Amino acid sequence: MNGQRSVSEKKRLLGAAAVGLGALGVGELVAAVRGGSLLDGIGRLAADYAPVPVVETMVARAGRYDKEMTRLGVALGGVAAAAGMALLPPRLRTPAAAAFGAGTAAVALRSTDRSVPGALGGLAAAAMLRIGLRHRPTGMGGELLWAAAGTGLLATAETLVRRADDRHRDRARRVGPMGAHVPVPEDGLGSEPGLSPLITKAGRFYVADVNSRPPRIDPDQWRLSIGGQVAHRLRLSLADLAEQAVEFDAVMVCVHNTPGAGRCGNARWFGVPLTALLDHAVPESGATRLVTRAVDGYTISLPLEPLRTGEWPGYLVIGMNGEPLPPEHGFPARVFVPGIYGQYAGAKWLTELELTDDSHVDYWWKRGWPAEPLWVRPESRIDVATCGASGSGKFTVAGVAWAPPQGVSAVDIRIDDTEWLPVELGAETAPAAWRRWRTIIDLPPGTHTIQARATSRSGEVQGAAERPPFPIGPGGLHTVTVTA
Ligand SMILES: Nc1nc2c(c(=O)[nH]1)N[C@H]1C(S)=C(S)[C@@H](COP(=O)(O)O)O[C@H]1N2
Ligand SMILES: [Mo]
Repeated sequence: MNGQRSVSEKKRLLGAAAVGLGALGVGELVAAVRGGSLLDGIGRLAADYAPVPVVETMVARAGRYDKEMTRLGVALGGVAAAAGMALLPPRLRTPAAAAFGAGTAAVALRSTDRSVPGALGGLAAAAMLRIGLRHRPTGMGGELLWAAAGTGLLATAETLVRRADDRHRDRARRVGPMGAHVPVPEDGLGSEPGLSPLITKAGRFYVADVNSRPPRIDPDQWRLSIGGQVAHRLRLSLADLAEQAVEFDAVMVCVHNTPGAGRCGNARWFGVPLTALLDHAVPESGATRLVTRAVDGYTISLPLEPLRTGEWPGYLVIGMNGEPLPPEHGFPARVFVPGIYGQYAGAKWLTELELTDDSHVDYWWKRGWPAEPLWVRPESRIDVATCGASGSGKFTVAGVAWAPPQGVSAVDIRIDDTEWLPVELGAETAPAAWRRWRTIIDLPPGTHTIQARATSRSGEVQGAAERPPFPIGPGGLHTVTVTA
């Protein structure tokens, strides 16, 4: 008797899960027709409210696929929620579906997204859920039909949204060029297979933010406003900014870049020095912080004084490697202060620079991160550790090191925890940029560990103590194991 009931219960759940998939598909397609996404809004909600340990584990595990993993998790969660509804007594199912619709619509309309297509998608999904739960598929055929339809609709929706993203990407690119087109200098190390290039291509540059997809900003409508506690409010177009912009090379590092990871890149940026913008705006005497405010509801604030004097050289960036910023890197504008971890160095998709007093609260502070900006520690990454001629025991070891903004003065490696040996450094393109290094070592047969460390020009030596990124930034050495 009991066994029978659990079999029928399982069937009921499967049927409801299939309905959930179908309903999500319908909702996502309705949103996608107008370039939006129901799942992305929920994913953003999760990024904003998931407990810090969950976020940290997710970032560490998912690596560069964090956005895909979030979307998948949200879809599975939606299907599970629908299946759960099937367990409710029939009279509660309609209110539950209505609550689902209202909830998802409200999520889509949050200030971080304001997505009307997403809200419509949520309502459509709820309506479909209501129908599906009432006429639940019984038997394999019906379930498969719902599940297949749902999967197909989700795939179609994804294609539509990607197309909208691609159209936006093309439009953004047509704004360019952005930069002086000065060739990148050589650093004397030539090309070494596997060694990072001096400049990271935009398409290979890590992407880190709280959104599932980059917001689409119309460059013709966009204006940067500088306001708050200033004597002169400013409203500047992309063309106004391009007139005052200069090029600079700098490494950008995510605070989640643990030793050896790829959450960092070195680019040739094009931007207006913040000192110039602040001089034009003339801060009032009570202004102590510069808030960088973005369309995704994200804010990063920085102390005003060091930015104003140029002690911290910050920029309003509008170009990357000679092109406009790609959408995922903040098109049309972002703030970047080289030397500060990405999460503190300024917002992408910037709308406003606001001068305020100390009452402002930033996105990350609410999440338990420290209020004052975290500075990037000297770090060295091993890109290459390969054997030359087979059996020779000669190994080429090469990598990149950074210590922005002062620059790298030395890189050392050590084999099997013995003494540190200095390596050859490539020429420095700029102190805030990364610097390549290379050396050749002889290794006796067997398995060995190789570690690298960087020393900054201010004398700070990269430490061996391992530390997770939260809450003050990662620590430790990149270690690779080779067999000679
Ligand atoms: N508006 C906005 N700006 C943002 C973020 C964000 O989520 N939203 N993430 C920050 C973080 S954590 C990092 S590491 C850098 C990453 O910039 P990138 O994606 O161009 O590498 O952007 C920063 N600026
Ligand atoms: Mo980050």
